[in-house]
Amino acid sequence: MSEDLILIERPAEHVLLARLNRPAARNALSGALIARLAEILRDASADTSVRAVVLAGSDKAFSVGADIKEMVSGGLAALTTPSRVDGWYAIETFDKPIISAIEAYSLGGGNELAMTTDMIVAGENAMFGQPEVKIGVIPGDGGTQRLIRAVGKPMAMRMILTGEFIDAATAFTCGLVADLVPAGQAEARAIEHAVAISANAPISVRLAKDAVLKAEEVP
Ligand code: CO8
Repeated sequence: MSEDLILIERPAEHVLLARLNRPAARNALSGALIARLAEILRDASADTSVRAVVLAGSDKAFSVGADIKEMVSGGLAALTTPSRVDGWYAIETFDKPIISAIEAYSLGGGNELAMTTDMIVAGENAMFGQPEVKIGVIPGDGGTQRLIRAVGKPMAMRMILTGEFIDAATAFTCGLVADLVPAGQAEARAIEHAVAISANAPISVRLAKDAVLKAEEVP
């Protein structure tokens, strides 16, 4: 498995930065990329020196979603392999704070990936969308659950049924984005949040994250 699908940095003592790195495919989520991200997060979970993770893309895209070329060649089965399902599970159940830093496109499964993280920091140029219905599928990686929880039914329906993109200011206003910053500043701001989180009591932070996530599942 290529190490280069995701670049890893340590921008601060307790912060791990994972940068999606498929520039030619706008960080489309190939099976190999999901597997690599899961591997990185499993390692980060076990590494006591890591207290928070920042997940970033590039200035062209955070991620444009499932790899359509893989879907064409492998059919929908390409999205349901045990390795891919296991990979998404590892990402969804990552037990330390993880922050998405988004510039440009956050689309389809890419936006679903962002929504599995604990907060989204967006540059003003970011665009968010669930365009699956435009290509004959539906959001399949948690979008129909997490988007409605984030933005409520009306905006979730608007995005999922029309497939239209919303801009970063709209995403901030409707609650999808936690922090809106000038274009190009999302990663730096996300690292600032991660550093602030890392300065807090680590066990408290992990228990607080777990409690907030459980609150989404219970009445
Ligand atoms: N997968 C693979 N490659 C992609 C994808 C993608 N999702 N999106 C873009 N690319 C590739 C392009 O093919 C192109 O490659 P090449 O140069 O080899 O032709 C390269 O990335 C650059 O693309 P563009 O020139 O279009 O670059 P732009 O920066 O202008 O990007 C868009 C514009 C708007 C991002 C445009 O590329 C686009 O609309 N992409 C598709 C986005 C999309 O539809 N995403 C949703 C995918 S489906 C999904 O995520 C979940 C499916 C779950 C199914 C579950 C069923 C139950």
